[in-house]
Amino acid sequence: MEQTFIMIKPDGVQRGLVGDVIGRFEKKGFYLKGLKLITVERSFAEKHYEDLSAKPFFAGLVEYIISGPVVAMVWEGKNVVVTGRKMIGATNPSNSEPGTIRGDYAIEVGRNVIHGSDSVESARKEIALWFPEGLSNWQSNLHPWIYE
Ligand code: RTP
Repeated sequence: MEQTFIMIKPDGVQRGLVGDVIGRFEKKGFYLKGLKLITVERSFAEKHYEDLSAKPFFAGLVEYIISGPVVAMVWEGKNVVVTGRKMIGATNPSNSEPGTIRGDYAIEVGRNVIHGSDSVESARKEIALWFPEGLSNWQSNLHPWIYE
C-alpha cells in the first residue's frame, strides 16, 4: 500500500503540535509505519531539500530544519501522499485553508510546521533517506473497518 514521509518541523515540535498532527493522521485511518525524534545535521537537511538548493530561501530553510529536533514519520494508506498534502494545506499558510494543519497552526511560510512528500516517487526517496534502518511491518486489525 502507498506510503508517505511526514516530518513535523522544529517549530511544530517546540510548539507541542506533535500529538495533534499524529492524531489527525491516526483518526483519518492511516497506519503509522515509522516514527522518530531526530536532530539532523546540516548536510542531511541539505540532502533532503537538494531540489531547492538554487532557491533564495534555501539557506534559511536549512537553518530552520536543523534548529531543533524534528519528528520523522512514515504513514501508510490508500492515496496517502495526496491526501496527506491536503491535510497539511498549502505551502504558504496565508493560502492554507482552515481545517488543514498549516491553515490552523501557521502564519509564515518559513515556519509552516510540517513537511509531506509531494509524490509517490519523492516519498520513496525520502523514506529511504530518513529510515535507512527500515520500517515496522505490523498490520492493523482495523483494516476491514477502514477499507471496503
Ligand atoms: P515541504 O517540502 O516542506 O512539505 O513544503 P512544500 O512541498 O509545500 O514546499 P516546497 O516548495 O518544497 O518548499 C519547502 C519548504 O521551504 C520553505 N519555503 N520558504 N521563503 C519562501 O518563499 C519559502 N518557500 C518555501 C517552506 O518551509 C516550505 O515548506
